[in-house]
Amino acid sequence: MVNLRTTIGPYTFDNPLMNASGVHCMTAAELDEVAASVAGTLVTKSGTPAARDGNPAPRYAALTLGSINSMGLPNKGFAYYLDYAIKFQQTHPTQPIFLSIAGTGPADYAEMAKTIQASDFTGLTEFNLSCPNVPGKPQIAYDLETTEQILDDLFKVFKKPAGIKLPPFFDLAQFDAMAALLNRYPLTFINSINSLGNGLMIDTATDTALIRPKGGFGGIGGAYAKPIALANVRAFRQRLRPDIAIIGTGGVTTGRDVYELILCGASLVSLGTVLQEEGIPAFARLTSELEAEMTAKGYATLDEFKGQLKTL
Ligand code: RRO
Repeated sequence: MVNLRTTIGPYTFDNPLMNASGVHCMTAAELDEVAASVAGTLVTKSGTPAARDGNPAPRYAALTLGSINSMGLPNKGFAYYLDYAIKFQQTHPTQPIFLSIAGTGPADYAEMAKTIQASDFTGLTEFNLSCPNVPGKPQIAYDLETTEQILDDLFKVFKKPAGIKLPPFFDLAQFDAMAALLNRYPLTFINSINSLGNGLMIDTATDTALIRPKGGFGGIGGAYAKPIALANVRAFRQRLRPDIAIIGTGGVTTGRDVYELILCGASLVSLGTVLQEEGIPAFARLTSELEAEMTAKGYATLDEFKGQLKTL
């Protein structure tokens, strides 16, 4: 029998799968469905200080090999998700939960962190520094100075387990610089990667951009993202302090994809496009495919192959 248990810091999860923030996590009802599935944990939609409607529709499109989105941070306000998470802890005392937070400006992060710090929340907080879709706002984590400023301010007030959601990087010098910065902070985890920012897809019948916001530019997820996600998880695993865990996100459509993210060093794996397209049954399908892959390779636990990628 295969055991899928995994850990991040002091938290234990019975299954490495979870939803990716933004998918199936906008409302309490959606979060409840993830919690009731075989997923090991769940994360809320990124919450901002005030509720937001997000960008005009159409703002998501399924593609042959993935998806494009420019949702624009629609959410019910971070207080809604904090309230959900605190109640969730009471009803699910053994199931850790992730709260995702996104600023609409750098100062928002420390402000929301103060509120979470003062609350009864005992789970993990993911600070999203990589939303690609708010018009006029660049992805924060592509700017090292702003990232440093946010993390400095954040960790002055925030002492609970924290992680950050990163965008994809494409150059080894970027991995070196970001990892060197992150290693200075008391991070419990990183989540890598957010969608591939600012892709463009065109409707062949009408020669029109597939989605409305930002002239059709949006974040790309699904199979398109797989090699970039693997490389980012691997590159950060090679550079980060061993006590900073990695949540691998991007490009999962099969159990083999989950296996490969773990091989690159992921402790948890989150599902974005595949969950959006298949719904909650994706968790059970991918769990059994992961178990089959582990059995075929002769592994009984995740620790036996986590981070064990071989190179030539
Ligand atoms: O809401 C979005 O448009 C969005 C966010 Br905050 C994010 O972090 N990643 C993404 O692909 N879409």
